[in-house]
This record gives sequence, C-alpha cells and structure tokens, in this order.
Amino acid sequence: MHQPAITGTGVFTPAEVISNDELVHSFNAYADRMNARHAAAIAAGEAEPMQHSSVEFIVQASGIENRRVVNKSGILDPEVMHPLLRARADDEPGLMAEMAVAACSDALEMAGVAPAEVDAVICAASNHERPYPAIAVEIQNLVGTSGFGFDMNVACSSATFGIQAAADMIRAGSIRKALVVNPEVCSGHHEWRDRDCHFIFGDVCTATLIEREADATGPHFTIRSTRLATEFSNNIRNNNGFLRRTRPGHMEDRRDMLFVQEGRKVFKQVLPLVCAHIAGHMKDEGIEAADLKRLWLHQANKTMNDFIGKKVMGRTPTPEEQPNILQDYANTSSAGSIVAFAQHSDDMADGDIGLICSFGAGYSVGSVIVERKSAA
Ligand code: CO8
Repeated sequence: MHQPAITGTGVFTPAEVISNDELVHSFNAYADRMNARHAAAIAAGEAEPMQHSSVEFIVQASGIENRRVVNKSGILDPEVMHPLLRARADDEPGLMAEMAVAACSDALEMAGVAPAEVDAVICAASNHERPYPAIAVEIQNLVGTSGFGFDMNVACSSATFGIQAAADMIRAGSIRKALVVNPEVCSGHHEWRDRDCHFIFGDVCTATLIEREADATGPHFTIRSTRLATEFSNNIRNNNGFLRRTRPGHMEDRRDMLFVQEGRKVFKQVLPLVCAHIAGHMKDEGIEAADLKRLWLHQANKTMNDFIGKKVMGRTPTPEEQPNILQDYANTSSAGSIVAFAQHSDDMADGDIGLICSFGAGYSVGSVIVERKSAA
C-alpha cells in the first residue's frame, strides 16, 4: 500500500462579484414587475403578491455577503434572472473544462508536477454541463494529463468523495497521481427568482492534486484517513434529467428542474448527521478535539458551521481554526470546503492535523483527515 498526500491545490475564482445589495435590488425590482403584471389577480385575491428580499435577512440567516459568478448581467437583469452565457461550438473548450484548466494549472504548479505525470482526472461536481463525453476527459485533453478521466456527482460532497476515490487508487497502486477537479457553476442551476434561496449560491472551481507521498517534493498534507456516508433525503433535490422530455407538458412548470430545498429541514437534519460523522471518524483515528488544529467545513451557512465547529472542538473555535469563505463566495457546493482548505492551510506547522468536511444533498457527508508535512 502507498501513502497518498495532497501536494497541490488550485482555485479559479470568476471575476464578476454580486453583493447582497445588488442582488436584493434586482430581486425586488423583479418582484415589483411581477406584482404589477399580476395586479388584477392579486387584487381579486387569486394570486399572492411577491414579497421583497432583504440584505439584513440574508446576512443574519446565512452569513453570505458576496458571491462570484460566471455572468452577472443576466442574473441581475429583472427581465432575465439567470446567467447569460454564449453558446460554444463543440470544438471549443466547455465552460466547466475552461474553469478546470485554470484551477488544475495552479495545483500542478504548486506541486511541481508536469501534466503528463498525472494518471487520472476526476471531475467531481454537483452538475455537469453535458452527460458525455465526460467533462473529465475534456479536461484531460486540455491539460495534457495521461491515463483516464471520469465524472462523478455527489452534490455538495463531490470533492471529498472524489478525494477518497483518488486516494484509494493511489493506496492500491493502480495510479500514482490524480487531479480531483470541482467546477461548480451553481448559478446555472439555481432559481434566482425564489426569495427563499436566491442568495445562496455562487460559482468557483477547485482542483486538488493527490499523489504518493513518496513523490512529494515540497510541503504537503498526508491523507491520514477518509470517510464517506450517504442517507436518502428529498429535502434537497433537482428533478432535471433526460427522462423529463418523455412526459407530456414537461416544459410548463420548470421550477423543479433547478435547485429546490426545504432549508429548515436540511439545517435540522444535517447538523446531527455531520457532527456524529466527524466524531466517529476522529474517534476511530484516535484523534482528540485538542489534536485538531483546523476544520475546513462545507460552506453553506455560517450558523451551521459555528454549531459544528463548537461541537467538534468542544469549544468555540477561533476564525483561524475554522475558516469560513462563504461570506465572499456564498455556497459553491462541493468546492466550498476545498476553497477554505486551499486559502487557509499554508500557515500550519509540521505535524498539525486538520479535517476537511463536506455535506449536502443525498444527504451526503465526507470527511478527510490530513496531517501537515512542512517538507518532502
Ligand atoms: N428576505 C427576507 N425574508 C426572507 C427571505 C429573504 N430573502 N427568505 C425567506 N424569508 C423569510 C421567510 O418568508 C420566513 O418568514 P416567516 O417566518 O414570516 O414565515 C423567514 O424569513 C424565515 O425563513 P426560513 O425559515 O426559510 O429561513 P431560515 O432561517 O431557515 O434560513 C436558509 C434559510 C439560509 C436557506 C437556511 O435554512 C439554511 O441555510 N439551511 C441549510 C441549507 C443547506 O445547507 N443546504 C444545502 C444545500 S447545498 C447542496 O446540497 C448542494 C446541492 C447542489 C448544488 C445546487 C447548486 C444550485
């Protein structure tokens, strides 16, 4: 068996930013237009008026202040309310692959690894822009990696599930190096017209290079252990799928072809699941709360993260011990915990232990326990 390690990370951050102020302004303009359009039905009591969103609610309920997106103008246009992206020809890079190339290049550079040395690309994300050819194979072609690539989807937990898959292949010896890539274009499958959730998501792409620890040439993180779990729930769901067109009238109500959730239920049900998962993983690895120097959690909601951090550490962790990036990026699905890891791990000392944990639709939860090694 070979010991796997994370030797490089990369984050591609889209250039366009939407603040809560901008988002609420455009949502409220949309609501006013809809109310004016349906004024007669509202006056007759046949339709409910749309209510305004508020910046105060968004910050207090989620902790989100800004989100990065691949297109801002369409999302903020009250007559559009979704990203506007140009159609790409089949011989051009797709959007997800383009984001992935940028993140993978940074991860490879950080590790000092040439693309051709990489044996596998796993494109792990909560939605893929087409079913085939796999986005991972396109990324393999654009980056110039060897071996093979495949796509996988475990919603918000895709990155940690991908890391376990890659780490296990490295342990077993079937590959030496893998890139786990998480291009999350959440803005494309989000309902920006739904007041309950219009503020939640943003776009980003992360990449993690995993290789045999024996091959590492610089500072890295030993992957000590990984653990995954799933438990079926309909409380976070997207019904878009290829069988939809087989049902008459399938385009009439499209709301469920995008992200839908019972946010309160998710909040209540996922917290105990995640806390028990992390506690069990740490116990089996003989890691005490006092041993844990860093917690990189899934970035969906600040209150959720505060609760989990306190439960895991047995006290309120400092912002350095449990870094959040959701205030700047919003929920970027599977990429969130990896953005936190990539941006808040350089300062760790030799032997420091940290835990990456993602959770979300499925339900799914994945944890990765890592140990800092300050030199090869
Ligand atoms: N402005 C003002 N008021 C609002 C707004 C708003 N925008 N939205 C709702 N309200 C009002 C409601 O109407 C309600 O009013 P009342 O009390 O009068 O009925 C009140 O505020 C409270 O509403 P909620 O109960 O909905 O508010 P919560 O406190 O529960 O906060 C959250 C809402 C922030 C959504 C919270 O429930 C939450 O974060 N839940 C957990 C979410 C989570 O972690 N989900 C994981 C999803 S991510 C995932 O798994 C990946 C899926 C794949 C990616 C998809 C990409 C698109």
